[in-house]
Amino acid sequence: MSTRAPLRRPPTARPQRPPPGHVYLPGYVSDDERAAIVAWLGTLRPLWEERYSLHRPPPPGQSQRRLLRPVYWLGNWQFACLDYYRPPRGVDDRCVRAEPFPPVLGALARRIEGLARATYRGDDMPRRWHLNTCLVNFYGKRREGERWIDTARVGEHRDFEPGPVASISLGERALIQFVTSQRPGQRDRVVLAQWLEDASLQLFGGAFYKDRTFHRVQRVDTRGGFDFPPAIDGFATRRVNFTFRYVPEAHVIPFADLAPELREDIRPYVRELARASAFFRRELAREAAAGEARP
Ligand SMILES: O=C(O)CCC(=O)C(=O)O
Repeated sequence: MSTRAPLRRPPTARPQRPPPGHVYLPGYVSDDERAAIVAWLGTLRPLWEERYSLHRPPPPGQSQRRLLRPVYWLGNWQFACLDYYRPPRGVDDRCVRAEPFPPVLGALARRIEGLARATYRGDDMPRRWHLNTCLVNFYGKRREGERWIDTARVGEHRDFEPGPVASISLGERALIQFVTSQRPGQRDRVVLAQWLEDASLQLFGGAFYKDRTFHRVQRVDTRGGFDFPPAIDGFATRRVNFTFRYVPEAHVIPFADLAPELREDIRPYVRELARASAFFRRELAREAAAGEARP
């Protein structure tokens, strides 16, 4: 009889396959769609928001700061100073009614919804889910005096909107990582890394990608020489990403219906948007008319 300890299995060298729920499709956006999107981008006046405001000041230990990049929202605008949409508790006064999708993005959203419905079922596909919200992120470098500072990254976070999230990328390729947070002091574990190329679609859904992991954009290449409109003072854009999400209609509030102090905080942004947007000009007019009607 052998007295040796039983042999341990050697650790498997095969990388673990990430769970299903993540889809990547290069070349999803046609040349015509891409050209229409770029033309539409040229009509925008993106906002470069501050993280906090007069009535939502920085918490202890934090200071006021500008976001890393200019953004534009469609469907509803989740102002940073209103602290974004964070169900289950942070749902009221977070999502301010914004412009509808332009035709080219509306058509893309409907196509993606078909793909998502064929991909996600049950708890992964909430009732009434459809893509009614889009965050347009402008990635690039900002000018500081004589220097250009690259800000093309996003720290790890979750998208709290229910159901699958879709993202269309234009321009330089970007490395997105899905990570699980380890104990304090340990490095995050990367469970999926994907280069997102020009004209690609990424779709992710299900508990693993929405609830159990964070995602982040580690870096954006500089090789392709992309330069996107619109011209933004002190900023050069080499990648634009569109994340499409779903916010239940009950949680979208018109500007005129916000509490007075919240309107005061975001009114300068709405005025800036109104310079290029008939929609936001109407929202300001509605607020003024409601003010006259108020006792
Ligand atoms: O730019 C990207 O690819 C990801 C953007 C993102 O993480 C987000 O909008 O939540």
